[in-house]
Amino acid sequence: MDCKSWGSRDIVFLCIIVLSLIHVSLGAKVRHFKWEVEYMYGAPDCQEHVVMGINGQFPGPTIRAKAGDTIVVDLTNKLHTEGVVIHWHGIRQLGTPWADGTASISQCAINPGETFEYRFKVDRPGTYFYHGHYGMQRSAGLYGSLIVDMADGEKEPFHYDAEFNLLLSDWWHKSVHEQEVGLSSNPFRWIGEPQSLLINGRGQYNCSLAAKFSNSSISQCKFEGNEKCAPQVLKVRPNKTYRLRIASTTALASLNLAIEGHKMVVVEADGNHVQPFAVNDLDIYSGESYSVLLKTDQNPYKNYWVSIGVRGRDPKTNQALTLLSYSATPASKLPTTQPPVTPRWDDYNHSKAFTKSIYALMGSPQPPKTYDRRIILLNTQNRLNGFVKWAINNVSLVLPSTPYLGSIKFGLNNAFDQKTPPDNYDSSYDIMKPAPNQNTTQGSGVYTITLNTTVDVILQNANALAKDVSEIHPWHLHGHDFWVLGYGEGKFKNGDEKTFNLKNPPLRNTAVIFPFGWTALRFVADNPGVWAFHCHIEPHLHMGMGVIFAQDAHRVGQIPKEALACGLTGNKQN
Ligand SMILES: *[C@@H]1O[C@H](CO)[C@@H](O)[C@H](O)[C@H]1NC(C)=O
Ligand SMILES: *[C@@H]1O[C@H](CO)[C@@H](O)[C@H](O)[C@H]1NC(C)=O
Ligand SMILES: *[C@@H]1O[C@H](CO)[C@@H](O)[C@H](O)[C@H]1NC(C)=O
Ligand SMILES: *[C@@H]1O[C@H](CO)[C@@H](O)[C@H](O)[C@H]1NC(C)=O
Ligand SMILES: *[C@@H]1O[C@H](CO)[C@@H](O)[C@H](O)[C@H]1NC(C)=O
Ligand SMILES: *[C@@H]1O[C@H](CO)[C@@H](O)[C@H](O)[C@H]1NC(C)=O
Ligand SMILES: *[C@@H]1O[C@H](CO)[C@@H](O)[C@H](O)[C@H]1NC(C)=O
Ligand SMILES: [Cu+2]
Repeated sequence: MDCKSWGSRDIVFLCIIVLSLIHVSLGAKVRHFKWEVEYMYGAPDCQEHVVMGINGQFPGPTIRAKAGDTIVVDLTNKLHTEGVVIHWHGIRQLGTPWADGTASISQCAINPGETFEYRFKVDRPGTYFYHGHYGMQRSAGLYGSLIVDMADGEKEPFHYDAEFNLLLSDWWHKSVHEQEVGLSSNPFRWIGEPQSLLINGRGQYNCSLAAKFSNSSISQCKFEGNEKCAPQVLKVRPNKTYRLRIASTTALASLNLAIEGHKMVVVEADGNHVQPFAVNDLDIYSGESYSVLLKTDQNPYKNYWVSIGVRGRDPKTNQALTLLSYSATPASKLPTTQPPVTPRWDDYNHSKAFTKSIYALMGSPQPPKTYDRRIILLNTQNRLNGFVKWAINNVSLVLPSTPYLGSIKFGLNNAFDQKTPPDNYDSSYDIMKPAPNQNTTQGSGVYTITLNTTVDVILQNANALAKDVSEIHPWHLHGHDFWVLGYGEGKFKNGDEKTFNLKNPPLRNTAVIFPFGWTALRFVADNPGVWAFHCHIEPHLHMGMGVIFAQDAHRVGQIPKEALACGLTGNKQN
């Protein structure tokens, strides 16, 4: 409808009011939040430590919105001596690249005492979360849930009666500052395995220990029930369907979740609907989210364990436990059975079988049939003057002091390395062996991606520094979803694209590479900005495991000046 064609000025005015009322009645809202980030005392696993909190809460407050809403977060930094930013994980930031919340990439870190306004649209329903993206602040506890419901009048393609939200994380007793120093020291000091796994910020150190040896672990913790670290019991009624929203913001751990006696039907992955499939247990890597449906169709005169364990690394961390408690049974009544044992940590076949069962729901967007550019990224562990690093095509990422978004927009060529990192690696490199020459280079160069092109990324895993070791890395892309076209063993070679699934590959924002294997992704570069693509394991990113995709950043307009108030862009005006 065009108001101008209505003639008289008053009528045009009336017409505009009517149209905007119609727009408002469609339900899209602006949701305002005022947040203060600070360090505070907490006891995530019943032992007191310093955690990062928002408005005095750990984890941070859950944001709940509807598709089409605009979220406005006024984030005030109440840390005394450190900057801060928050990344909205899984939100594509279409047209708002400066709100992506990545320090040195989309914005300057917010200084102590300052406030930054994040304003962005949540255009698509799904299970998301937010977290710190400066240094290793995510490991320090800066995270929370972001749930986007269907817009009014729209329905999910599945039914459920009620839902639970499970935000999973891992927790160390050593401070993040100490962890960072260890990772950047020579000799290198690894952070080790987490002391506890947390469900919604709650874990039980030296108490779920008992789970392995006794049948009544939680009772040995002697919870009165009101402790902040006491497990949150999932209280259910019989014969109902529950949606569990499960997201992982772990710093390191790959996880597996199982619910005693109950199957789960996977229906959502990273904010996209998938073809429903039933599982006994579910793998989830850092950066991923899932929704599963659970039917309470078991004996209601009993409670059931919900158990979460570590995958992919020799686990030294106890399972996280809570209960599925039927209304006919007191929540205090513990099962007499052992909690479900998660699959063996190195049973990669089990993980691959799960990952390969994920397909897009019929009717989901399909990938373009061909690509314009293929970038093959070799993941290696290396050394640089004795320091241990992760490198991609022999470049270990270091972030510049001036954020890329501003420096590219204003053509400040001395703000970062102008040398473009390579699109491929030397084909003679043997991915099955440690590098013959362990030395790597370091850089802040970017991959310049032409707008509206289709890009294939082949993530190639390889041997780490130690012989016969290759680790799992969950790679997360900012600003886009990608189609996961396929997985393979060994080195990706010409012809392997024949195995790609172009019919119903899942759309996701995070995908894993298995040891000594490759993973193929395809995305359309349709969002001008500067976007990080990196391993979501916090210490790995800290050690350089990431790349930067710059997409027509010189065209981006209206960058808020607070996002530019550092480094070489400090004096620039839009
Ligand atoms: C674990 O808990 C027991 C009993 O409360 C206590 O005696 C022991 O010192 C604790 N161990 C650690 C490592 O905290
Ligand atoms: C714990 O389980 C063992 C068998 O695994 C059983 O013999 C014992 O009676 C159980 N204890 C309790 C307190 O339920
Ligand atoms: C659940 O449904 C089944 C089958 O419809 C019925 O036999 C059973 O009594 C129901 N249980 C409860 C607790 O309502
Ligand atoms: C995993 O699967 C591969 C290929 O199917 C098979 O060769 C191998 O034996 C399996 N490994 C284990 C530990 O089951
Ligand atoms: C690797 O770098 C170290 C300096 O850290 C140097 O001593 C050594 O010769 C280099 N090795 C090769 C093969 O270039
Ligand atoms: C990586 O870069 C280092 C330093 O320039 C060099 O010594 C090494 O041979 C390179 N490795 C590969 C696999 O290209
Ligand atoms: C990119 O695609 C969009 C949508 O199809 C179109 O509006 C825009 O003009 C294109 N931009 C370029 C540079 O091709
Ligand atoms: Cu990694």
